[in-house]
Amino acid sequence: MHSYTDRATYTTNTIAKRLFHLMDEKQTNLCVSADVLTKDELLTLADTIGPEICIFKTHIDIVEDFDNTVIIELQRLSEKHNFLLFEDRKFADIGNTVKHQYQHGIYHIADWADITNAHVLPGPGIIEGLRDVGMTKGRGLLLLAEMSSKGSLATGEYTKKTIELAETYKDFVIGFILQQKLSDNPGMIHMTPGVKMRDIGDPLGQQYNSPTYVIGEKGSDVIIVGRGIYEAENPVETAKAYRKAGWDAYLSR
Ligand code: 5BU
Repeated sequence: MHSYTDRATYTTNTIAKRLFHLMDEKQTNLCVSADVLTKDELLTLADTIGPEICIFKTHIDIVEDFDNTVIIELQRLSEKHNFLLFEDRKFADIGNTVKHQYQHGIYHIADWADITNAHVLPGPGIIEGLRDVGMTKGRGLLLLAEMSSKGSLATGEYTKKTIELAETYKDFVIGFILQQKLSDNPGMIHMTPGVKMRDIGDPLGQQYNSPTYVIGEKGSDVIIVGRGIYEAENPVETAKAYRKAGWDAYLSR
């Protein structure tokens, strides 16, 4: 089994290399999913949880009082605490449209998000469109190969094709969102949402597994934790516990 650091040599993408090194140096494979609705909550979470994480994942379009200072502050905090920014945008349109959605509009995602993600439902054109914008800015893309929610249609042949498609664009595609390790390419990063230590799901179809199961048994690389951390009574202590569980599972596999 390769260490994260060893795996950096199997990719040419600068963000993927940085992430692999960062995880071993900082000793964390925890990505926090900051699905909060105000600028204050978002930035407080980034500053307090920052020391524990390798990636800060946003849904920037749910922030009610969004303005450009959110981005400036997020970038400052990502440098202060050494984590990457991941906008969980889940692009899903034709190449020409996603190019604009990635680069323009209010959020200018390509200008600040080290990582974003896309469904490959439309075919390879979506990757090519995002790549046109993202490569020159040194960004990385994750493909949605599987989802954590009940009844997800991203299974079987669709998932398999997604994994194959990544190889064609491995200068820009850095890995996948999925529920288990599915690629044999050590340069591809596997990230898994639907992680919580206590609950098994929510009323809207989310399904949860533990950090130990996801990293230790399913062979994923990064755990993505949202409500498990930001809704906890003590988010910082809880983040430390998720971080330890994820890291111990990595060390012992
Ligand atoms: P939670 O609070 O830990 O359930 O939040 C999970 C986050 O991960 C949330 O931002 C989702 O949009 C995201 N997610 C997911 O839950 N499941 C998936 O398959 C994918 C993303 Br892809």
